[in-house]
Amino acid sequence: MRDGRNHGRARWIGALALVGGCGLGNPDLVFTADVGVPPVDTGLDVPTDVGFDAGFDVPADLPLDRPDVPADLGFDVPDLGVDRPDVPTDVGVDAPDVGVDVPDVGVDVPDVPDVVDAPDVPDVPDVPVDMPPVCPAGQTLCGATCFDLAADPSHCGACTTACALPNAVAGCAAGACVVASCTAGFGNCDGNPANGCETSVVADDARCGACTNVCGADRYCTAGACTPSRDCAELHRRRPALPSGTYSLDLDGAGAGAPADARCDMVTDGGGWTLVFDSNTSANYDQVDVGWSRADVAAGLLASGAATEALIAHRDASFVPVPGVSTARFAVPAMWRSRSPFAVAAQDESVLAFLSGSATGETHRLRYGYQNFAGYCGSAWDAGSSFGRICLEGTTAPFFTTFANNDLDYCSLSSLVWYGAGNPVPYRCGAARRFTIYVR
Ligand SMILES: [Ca+2]
Ligand SMILES: [Ca+2]
Repeated sequence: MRDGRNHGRARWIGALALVGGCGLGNPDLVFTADVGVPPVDTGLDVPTDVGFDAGFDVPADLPLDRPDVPADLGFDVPDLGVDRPDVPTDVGVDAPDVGVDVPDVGVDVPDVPDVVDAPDVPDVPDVPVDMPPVCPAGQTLCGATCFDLAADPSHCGACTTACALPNAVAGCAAGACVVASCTAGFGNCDGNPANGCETSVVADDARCGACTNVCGADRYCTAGACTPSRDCAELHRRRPALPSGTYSLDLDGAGAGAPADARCDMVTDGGGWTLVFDSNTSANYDQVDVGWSRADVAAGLLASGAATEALIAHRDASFVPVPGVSTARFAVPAMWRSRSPFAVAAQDESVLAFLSGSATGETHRLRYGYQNFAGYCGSAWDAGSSFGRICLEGTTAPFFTTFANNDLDYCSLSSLVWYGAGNPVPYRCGAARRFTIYVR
């Protein structure tokens, strides 16, 4: 708020300044100023008219007064609650030894009296110490024990090398692990000791029981041993490519009998046949008890029941079926398991026969025994004398006769008279025309 008193004081101060700055400093200058200020009683005798005119109006209101600053601003400065932290005086840092010796300042330090007697140090007892053994020549100390690193498989080449080889008992030779022996059924066939005995020799025909043991043609490897087949049928199953011929067979299987050579037909009617009777073993049978040519085959395959089929055929010197004569396959007659068909007086039985490998069976009468007969397969038995025949009635299967008579034996056809036909007689039994029985 501006009142009249302040207004008048301001005008006065302005006039005084003009006088001091211009008029008093230079008395030659005369100037007048009409400041137009009404007289105000200030208690001082101030001429209202200083006699000069400055030629300009001083503004009546100059904001020259400093505004009053209230002492009390009306608010309190809040306590910010921040205390200045105490600064520790001891920062815990020791001054390093700067390595500067304090010079001798010439003050003698008095001797410190020796007030402490050093205690007696007790005697140290003797500690027993084992001296390491001195290893014999050729041995090396490993820990506390001497070993021959050249030959010890547990310390082979180095104290910490223990030989361990797959499927093998390891040995050590010249400081290197070697195969000392193989676990049963394995072989070190590659000669590399690192992989031990790497090859199974249990069932490999070329490495049977040992890396270099090759089984023979009629042997197969089982349980690490080259083993013969029980019969031609088993051999034929295992070695289908084997031709007909003579092979070593274990005819009694698990029995004590040693393997024996036997003749196999690997071709006729599926193959796998084992010869049990061959008429050529005798040029002329003349008896009522002709037995099997191969008693061992009969015992091993017939008496045992191992064989179930029989095959009759006329064969040449190479045991190849003779052309023009049917082969006949049928189930083994029960009688044949205990005796040969030639040691039976007279036996007729109906069989389902498969002729010359036919897949279709035919039922025919099988006739066999040492009795006499009128001349044909269909002729009745004559118990009054012995002659002997075996034939399959109504077929061209083999007809074998005269084995119980001193006349020469004949190998004709079941469809013909016992001596066959023609002159000279073409059906006499011999090496090139033999009556055979095979079983399987
Ligand atoms: Ca090996
Ligand atoms: Ca005879």
